[in-house]
Amino acid sequence: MKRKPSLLRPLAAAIAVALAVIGWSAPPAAAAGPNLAAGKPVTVSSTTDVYGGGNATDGNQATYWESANNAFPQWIQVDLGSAVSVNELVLKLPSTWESRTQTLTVQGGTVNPPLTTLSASATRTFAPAATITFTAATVRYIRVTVTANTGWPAGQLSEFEVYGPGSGDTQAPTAPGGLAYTEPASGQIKLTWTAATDDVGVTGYDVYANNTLRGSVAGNVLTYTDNQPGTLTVAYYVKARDAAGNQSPARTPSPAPAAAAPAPTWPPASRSPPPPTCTPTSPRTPTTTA
Ligand SMILES: [Ca+2]
Ligand SMILES: [Ca+2]
Repeated sequence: MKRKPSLLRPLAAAIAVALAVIGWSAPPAAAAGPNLAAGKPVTVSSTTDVYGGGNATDGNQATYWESANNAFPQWIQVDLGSAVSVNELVLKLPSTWESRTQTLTVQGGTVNPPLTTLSASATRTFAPAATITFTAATVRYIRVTVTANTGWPAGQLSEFEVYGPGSGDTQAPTAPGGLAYTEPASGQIKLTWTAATDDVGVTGYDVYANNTLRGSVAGNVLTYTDNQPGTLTVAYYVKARDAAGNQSPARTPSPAPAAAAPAPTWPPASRSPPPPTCTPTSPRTPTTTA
């Protein structure tokens, strides 16, 4: 009986026709941006019959994924193709189905594994869609894990829609260019770079020292002054960011693209101590203390 059409179906159809005639459209249930999961590849823990995972990103609410039955937990995952900022899911079931709840967790990550929890396990009502919002996170992979379903003992989704923050901006800036440095004072390194570009706008730059975020500046600032002991050798790179949280690639020093300046290191090579070596010249002799 799970796929039995609701008795309300004719009425629903009539309403849909009426709305179409007067040109009304439902307000977007999600943020202003496009559905980032549309047409994207899907992987699933299991399927039943012909109800494969690809049905969840085909844009057709009537086609659905159904997991193996009586085998919770079950999951479905979308690969967005690149890391983008997301903060909302709209999960749908066919519009003719009776309302039901599914208990589910949302996870995401820029790589997989690991995935981190974006929305903790909760019982969601599908009537026939469920909207789940969460703190914006930059992810490429996003997974829904289902542990219960009051309508049928399986995970079921007919559309898996993913949205980002209101700007709808999903394109990362270009990497900043021309990264260089000067030494304005002892123990100081002043980095400069040229502006990145973005389809909407660069709102900030993040400066990393030895692969750790060192500081951030606004999108109209193209310099950062760091203080480091002169005895340290520090490798820097800078990434650009837009308002939606999309982050550019880093300018990495090796292999340096022909047109790009290599990332500077501090102190200059002429002042760098020789690399440490650890080659004992004779067998180690244990030492003892009194
Ligand atoms: Ca579908
Ligand atoms: Ca952008």
